[in-house]
Amino acid sequence: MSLPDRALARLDSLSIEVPSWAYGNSGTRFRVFSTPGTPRTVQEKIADAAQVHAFTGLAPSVALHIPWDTTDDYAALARFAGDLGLALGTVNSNTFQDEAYKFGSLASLDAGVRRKAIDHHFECLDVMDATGSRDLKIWLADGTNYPGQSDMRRRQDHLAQSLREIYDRLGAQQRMVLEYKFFEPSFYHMDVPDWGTSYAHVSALGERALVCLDTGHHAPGTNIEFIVAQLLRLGKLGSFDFNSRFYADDDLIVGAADPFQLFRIIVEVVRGGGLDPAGGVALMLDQCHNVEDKIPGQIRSVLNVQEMVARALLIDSDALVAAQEANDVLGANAVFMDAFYTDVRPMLAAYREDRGLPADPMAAFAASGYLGTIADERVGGTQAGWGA
Ligand code: LRH
Ligand code: MN
Ligand code: MN
Repeated sequence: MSLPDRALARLDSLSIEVPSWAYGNSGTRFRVFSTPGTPRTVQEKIADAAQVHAFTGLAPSVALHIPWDTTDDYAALARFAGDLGLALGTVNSNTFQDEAYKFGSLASLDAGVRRKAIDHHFECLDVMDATGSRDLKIWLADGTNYPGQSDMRRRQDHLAQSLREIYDRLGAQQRMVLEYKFFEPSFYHMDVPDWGTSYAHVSALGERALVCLDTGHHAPGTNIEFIVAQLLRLGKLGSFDFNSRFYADDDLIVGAADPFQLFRIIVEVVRGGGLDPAGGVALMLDQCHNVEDKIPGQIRSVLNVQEMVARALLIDSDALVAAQEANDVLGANAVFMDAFYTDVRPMLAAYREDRGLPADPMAAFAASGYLGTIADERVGGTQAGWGA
């Protein structure tokens, strides 16, 4: 069996953005384990990301996190990335590691703290101007731990005002995506806990403000594909942060914990036009590799997304629609499951070879010796990303 023609064009245009922080050491609050060859600079993170793209053809851009990826010349960094065949993508702001933000940032009750947080986002926009990035991604750690600790409602008003100031500074080609998360680091309430809150804020701002859906940021059992369908229907899904989770915000390899959930999500992405290049949905990874090697972890991740896209494209849509319209419950479910259970790996191996890529990118990367080379060269690596 080979992939149907209609699937080929879609697969050819599939691109998945990788996060710079995936290449640095990460861990839990108990221990951050180190990996030989850890990047010491943002340039080394980008060089590692280039490997993912070289072996898969799937990951042509890298997201930055500011200030983790601070450098004195962002235009030069974009040229550096370009020379390696990559673009610099989404710029992530960071208002969660500065002492000043202990009680919030854009939603804080303190006007001085809000000013500092807004100014940080202006700096991120300056970075985007230099790199040519389209998207500013905002995720806020803002929230409270105890009932009565703060004024939840007033904080929403402050947040709306802060976001307005940032939105009004966007360039004509730039967008803002607002990411939500139901808990952590705050455990009683988060100021942007769910897609509805994010949607309310971005809708008030304008058409270049959109929602970012991180697959690890929902309560267990949430029907994430329904949220995907709804946001696409409303024209407000801007981007994904893909990862998988067993318990909390585990940031594990996408598709590792629940491949069927990833399939269901991708089905709705395809159905809602989210894979169309003009659709404007950025597919990103947001993962941390605590114990596994980082570059193979990223290669595995983009391949997992590609496999689920291929399976979703195998759905016999005519048969599915016919079964749905006839209220053939089990028939419709069978059409859906047939696609999910199809092993697309041999088809994708052939597809890659046709495009001059290795049939098995994991094996080809392992054979390349790159991990040994960076382990020898990058002695004295400091942690990049988290905690940097
Ligand atoms: C928050 C989050 C957000 C951050 C990233 C490092 O949990 O998902 O996207 O920017 O982790
Ligand atoms: Mn995220
Ligand atoms: Mn997260």
